[in-house]
Amino acid sequence: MRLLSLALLAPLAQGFLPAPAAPRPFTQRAPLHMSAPPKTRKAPVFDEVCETTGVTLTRFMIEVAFLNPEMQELPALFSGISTACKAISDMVKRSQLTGLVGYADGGGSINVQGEEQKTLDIMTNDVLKRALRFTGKLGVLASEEEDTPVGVPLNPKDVVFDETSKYTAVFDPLDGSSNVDAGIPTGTIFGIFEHDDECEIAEGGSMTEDELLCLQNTLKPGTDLIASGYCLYSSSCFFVVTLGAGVYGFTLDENIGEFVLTHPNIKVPETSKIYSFNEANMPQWDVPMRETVEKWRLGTGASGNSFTSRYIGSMVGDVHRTLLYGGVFGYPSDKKNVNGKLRLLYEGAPMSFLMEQAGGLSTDGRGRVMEIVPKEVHQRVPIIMGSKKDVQEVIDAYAKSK
Ligand code: FDP
Repeated sequence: MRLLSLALLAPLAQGFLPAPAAPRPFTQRAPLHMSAPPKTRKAPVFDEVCETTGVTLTRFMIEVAFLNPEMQELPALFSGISTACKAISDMVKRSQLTGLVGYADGGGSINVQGEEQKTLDIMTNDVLKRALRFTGKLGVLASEEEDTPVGVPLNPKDVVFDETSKYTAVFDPLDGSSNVDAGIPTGTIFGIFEHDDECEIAEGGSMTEDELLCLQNTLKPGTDLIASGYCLYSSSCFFVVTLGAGVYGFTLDENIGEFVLTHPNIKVPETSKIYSFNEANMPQWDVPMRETVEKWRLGTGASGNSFTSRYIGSMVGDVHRTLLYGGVFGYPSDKKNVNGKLRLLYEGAPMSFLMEQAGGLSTDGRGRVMEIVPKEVHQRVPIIMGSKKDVQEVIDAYAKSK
């Protein structure tokens, strides 16, 4: 396999990637042919084993691959991701003892988005890259901590599974990392797309038009995801995943070192009494958003429920609670952040896929987050997701305000 180095890619990518998104209207939604599932994306079949608590993630994935031959390469990739999650969970848990705290290089290490990187941001990105590289199933990978998508070179000496079809993985290695040193929950978010096998990017020289197109092919809407999930590092380490047919939650049993199915077929309650936003931004929100939350506070919204507020400020923790207890989590557009704060490719789309698969909704106020085609890797998107009826109330408020 030919190699693509990050150093080579960065300047070239700057040349072809569009300039940062303009203020609203900013969304390009997938045309119908892109939102329809491609032929390899038929919803996987599960049998009763996959609905039975106590089944390990390894066994679950073997069953899935057995029942869905087109997914037979996923278990190897999931083995890499879950191993990385175990390593990261341990790293985060022990960080106060091992000194993996604070900012990288004592401060001043800035990622492409201008955010200062924590030591753990860099280390967890590395752990994931190594774990995925050795599965032999990955063509391209995009991460919050990388400037642009990077090729995943295989060392010919590495023992790998046979390399027939490959995937593109997008991930946020340590979401919520600004809180990590205070022991607040953090998480790893991932999304997996099919990668065009014809798409190889050569090392050296300038990129051909075809190669540039290949690279742009990594910018896909959430409707093209074949799997997404997260690991939550908290009281337990959870691994929650969708393959496009429901949402399955596993808990790490540290005694045996395996993720064990504890939450089969998670369904988010249809309505709730919880909202989860950074309320300090409320005066800056769009009017429909502000008015809906005001009503929830007063108990005069569609459900008549008086809402309470729960905001960790760590997306994986807030989404996990929302999936289990119901509620509405979001980071809406505001005057300062017209496109919200959360990143579309590796936060918004994977989490929206999970939320929709659990029976909830995810919107930017005007339409499905899943249908937005990213124009650049680190594009931001406003997000309001959670219990179906409550999120619908927000969508209706935006529709009325047109
Ligand atoms: P963090 O910056 O700590 O990584 O997307 C990043 C994120 O956390 C989300 O996990 C979280 O929901 C959000 O930012 C919190 O933003 P505010 O601090 O502005 O509330």
